[in-house]
Amino acid sequence: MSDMPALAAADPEIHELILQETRRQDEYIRLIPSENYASEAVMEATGSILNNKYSEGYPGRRYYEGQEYIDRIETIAIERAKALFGVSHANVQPYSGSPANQAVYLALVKPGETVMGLGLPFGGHLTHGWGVNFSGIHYDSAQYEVDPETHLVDLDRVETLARKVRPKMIMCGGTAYPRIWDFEGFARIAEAVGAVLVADIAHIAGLVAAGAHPTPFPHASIATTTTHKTLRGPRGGMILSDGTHAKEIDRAVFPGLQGGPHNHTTAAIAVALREAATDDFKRYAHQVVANAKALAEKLNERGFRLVSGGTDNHLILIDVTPRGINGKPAAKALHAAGIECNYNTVPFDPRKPFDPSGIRIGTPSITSRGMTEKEMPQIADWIDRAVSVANDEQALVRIRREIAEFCRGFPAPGIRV
Ligand code: DSN
Repeated sequence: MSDMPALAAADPEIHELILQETRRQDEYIRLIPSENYASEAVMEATGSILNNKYSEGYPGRRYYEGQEYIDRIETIAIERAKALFGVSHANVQPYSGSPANQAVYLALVKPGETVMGLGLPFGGHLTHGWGVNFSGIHYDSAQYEVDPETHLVDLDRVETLARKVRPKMIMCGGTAYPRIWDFEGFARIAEAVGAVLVADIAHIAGLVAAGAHPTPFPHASIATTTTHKTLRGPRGGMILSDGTHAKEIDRAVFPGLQGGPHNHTTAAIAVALREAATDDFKRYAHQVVANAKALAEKLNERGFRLVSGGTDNHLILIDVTPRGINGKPAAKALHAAGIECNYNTVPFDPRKPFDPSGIRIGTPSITSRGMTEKEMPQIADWIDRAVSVANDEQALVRIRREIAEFCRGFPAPGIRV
């Protein structure tokens, strides 16, 4: 990122806060599994003059003039998305993951009809039918849970529920599920009950693109995703599909739900998709998983209780209560020590979401900085120490200094300090 001289002159207050956030992102070990560092190229496209243009409609069918370059940019983004994920239809206009999911509901289900998704407390997402969200308010939502012992999705239970409620649509995928999704198994259930299978791959899109997690296609007919998590693009969303519902999906995004697409984001998505098609990115995505497995192993050795015992993807969910601390104070202590994560419920959590039993961590950001399995014992050690000295401010500050020094050895993409 440049020094932003125009911003410094026009609004020193905001300029200074952005610089401070830049330093924070540089000096912290960032373990929130939905975050990453976008490349400088992605950031340049995001901050470009494409911000200035309105383009309601789709390439070749717009409601505003002056689309000769925008049409080409959006077409390139669409074609790259189709090629990367091996699908015949892509919509790159959703503003993010929730609007992408909302558009799919609008395309496929009428208010009051039945949908099924993984419950939020078990690693699903708000938009998968949770009560306070539009998906639980406007639709008849049936939520499946993970197995109480293994904390894995149990397809027998999913099938029993599906046969009982006969949903129009089944969502799979989640935000705090550390294991592989059996898309083929879900597809068998969806077919048996006549439901459309939708895979929300927001968290794992980069892993899917690189072959580090199985692809939902051709099992699911639709996949939704954000573009800024493991995919490492700008903040945005996409809907990928086998084409069966292409017209309904496009109509649902615009004019059903949104107005003009964010053209600067569309261009940055195109750049990120080009990056994601490289061998470098494939290595990156496999390293994300290798790092998560190595970190999980080291945390296990230090007595942390990992949900499902470990991980197959980029994220680790930890019940920290056996360490004599709850999720929120643990996350706050880690933050004071220079490690960023989020507190999170664990399956069947007896505690409330705002003060739960767990923390959620992941490796996309640290892997973007070039960290490998070699660094994971050290990170596990800092997590262990910070949780042990959670009430000792001075001890936490000492860890933060060590971490800031350590981070200097791993320059973050997109950040020049
Ligand atoms: N907020 C995202 C996450 O952190 O997983 C999901 O929407």
